[in-house]
Amino acid sequence: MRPPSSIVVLTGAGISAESGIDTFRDTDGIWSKVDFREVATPEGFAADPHKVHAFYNQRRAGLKGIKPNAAHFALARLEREFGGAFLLVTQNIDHLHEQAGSERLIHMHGELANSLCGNCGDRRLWDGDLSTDLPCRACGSRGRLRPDVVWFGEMPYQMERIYAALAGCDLFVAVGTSGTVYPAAGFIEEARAAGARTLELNLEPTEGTSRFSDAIHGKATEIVPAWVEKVLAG
Ligand code: BV8
Repeated sequence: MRPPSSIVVLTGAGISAESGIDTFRDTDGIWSKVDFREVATPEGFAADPHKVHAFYNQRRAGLKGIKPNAAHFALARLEREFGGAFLLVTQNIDHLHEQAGSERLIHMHGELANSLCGNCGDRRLWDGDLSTDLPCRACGSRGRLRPDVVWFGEMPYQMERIYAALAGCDLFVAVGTSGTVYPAAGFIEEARAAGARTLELNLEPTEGTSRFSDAIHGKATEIVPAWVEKVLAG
């Protein structure tokens, strides 16, 4: 089979699981402990901003000391050594891909390390807790700071750039995602429409496995480095 010339990789919470970050929908996952409507929607934030800040402050604090794993490093190696077009799109809001060296990277659901001002749109690195009584460092307004995270019902970031990459790719790879949340879950159809081959790399088959032309199941720290080695070997 001809080697790929343009790869788009989509990652989800499963790629960070072996680094110690909870996934969402596995047993004991994040959504089994809290109702996403209360903490990951604009309505939830309007109803109880303290609860939402506490939810994200706890997750931000939970990132301290967390390190990228072999799967993150393998994707950064693929970006460096693969001669063709490459784009990594992550649904994750942790910074493990950057810490592993990935550069051509889009955080379509935002970044936990950033604050966003609901008044002026200012976004910046914010490593402490966020709360309702903090003033925005750009416009000074109080009570408008939120995590720079895309909630349900909000438009994910850089969708034009993502769809353009999908339209031009000949290989789409989904790593560690249950394929439950749209529009990310629809990327495979965009890639297939572009004539791309599609590969699922996941711990176990997902509901969407049959939509992929190929699938490899196992732990990300094992199957992702092995797959990257194979792609780079040509
Ligand atoms: C929007 C916030 C509209 C950040 C998240 C059709 C089209 C468009 C929208 C919709 C649609 N149908 C429904 C919708 C609405 C909704 C949606 O998709 N709902 C679902 C529940 C049906 N989508 C939206 O609201 C999106 N916005 O559509 O806006 C719009 C239009 C115009 C103008 C304005 C607006 C916004 C979606 C983003 C929501 N934000 N998170 C945060 O708090 O983190 S989503 C949340 O789910 C996370 O971002 C997460 O990344 C994402 C997906 O979850 P996964 O990453 O896949 O994680 P999961 O736990 O599910 O799976 C883990 C996988 O890893 C498993 O497969 C497991 O087997 C595997 N695994 C585990 N361990 C390992 C492993 N694999 C390998 N190795 C291991 N060791």
